[in-house]
Amino acid sequence: MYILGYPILFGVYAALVGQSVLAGAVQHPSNHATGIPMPSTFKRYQDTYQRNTRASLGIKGCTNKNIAVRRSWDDLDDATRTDYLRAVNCLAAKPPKMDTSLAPGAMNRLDDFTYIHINQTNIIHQSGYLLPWHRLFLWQIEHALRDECGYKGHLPYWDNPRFSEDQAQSKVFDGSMTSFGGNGAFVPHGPRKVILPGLAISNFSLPKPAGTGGGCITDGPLKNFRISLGPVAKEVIDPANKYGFLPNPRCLSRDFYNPASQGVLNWANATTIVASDSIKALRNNIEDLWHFNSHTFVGMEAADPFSTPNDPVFYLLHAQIDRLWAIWQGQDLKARTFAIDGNRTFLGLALDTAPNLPPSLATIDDVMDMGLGWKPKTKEGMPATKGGRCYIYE
Ligand SMILES: [Cu+2]
Repeated sequence: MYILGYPILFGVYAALVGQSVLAGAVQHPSNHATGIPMPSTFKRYQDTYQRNTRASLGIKGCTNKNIAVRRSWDDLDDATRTDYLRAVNCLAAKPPKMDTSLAPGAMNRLDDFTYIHINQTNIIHQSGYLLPWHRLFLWQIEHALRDECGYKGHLPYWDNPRFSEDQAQSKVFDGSMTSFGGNGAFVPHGPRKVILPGLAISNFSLPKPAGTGGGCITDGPLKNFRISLGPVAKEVIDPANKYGFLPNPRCLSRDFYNPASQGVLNWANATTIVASDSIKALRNNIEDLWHFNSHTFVGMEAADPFSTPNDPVFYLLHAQIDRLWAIWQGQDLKARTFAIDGNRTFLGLALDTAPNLPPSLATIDDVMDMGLGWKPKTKEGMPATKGGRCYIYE
């Protein structure tokens, strides 16, 4: 079954410029002066979020002194970018911690993350858990990078609107040795339709438009990156390997699809998202305007809803989504921190493991599965400055 509405459903720079203008003589480094500047309307929301967040901090626990700052990849210096990518390759060289009998294809520490994401996909997308689950997921990878591989910085985000009209110009994708590599090599291909396994509704499918790549990435420090789990969403699902848990060693491929970014992942839509007047509007705007489109733009591995963390840029993509949520929450921390909307499964659909389960609404006391035995309540994944989390976006 092909649901037409699905694709649309799934769907800082100005601060620096502002400072340098205010400071008069201070020139920002040239690597900051890139991309489409943040408009003042968006900046007002970001400023309010930062002010309210900092004002909410106490003198113990998460404080103004120890709060981590998550920055745009384009604003990091080369040394931090190099160190981040080194740490990604470091996790890829470490053994998994999970019980690999659950997924024999899990080859390394990054696969612990890809596995649990595959395992939870039909619960944590198009549902009430999207935002809190991914917030904790990002926090886990940030700590793995720092604690297990010595990364000194914090989780960066892909600031899509700066290069909405040509993402290949961004330092995320410019192909340099401090990028995630660029597009995949061009391999002639047409659009496809892939099936999402696990939903009780048979053959729920997702259109995959044909982009300008399709093959392995050819540059950057992830050029020789190997992945093994997935793909999961395929034109034909193999019942013997339904979730892609068997070993499938291959390169990292991408398929940039510009129509998902141009005029879409831009400041106007980012502003619409942070200006949402309810959690329902916020969630719909994030899904319809941003989430699906940012995965679709990158394409191939990143566009598989299940095994998408196979592309390490996934974590930066979701940090931007986490940031938009944080900015929205930060307009009114009291009323919005624990606001939740959405069902307990993907679009409220029954799962094939529980075909008669009626749709029900997610609550903040529901337990989420983060993998490796961590099962926090949903509300633990909602504040960015409490319960072990302590970060702010710039
Ligand atoms: Cu996800």
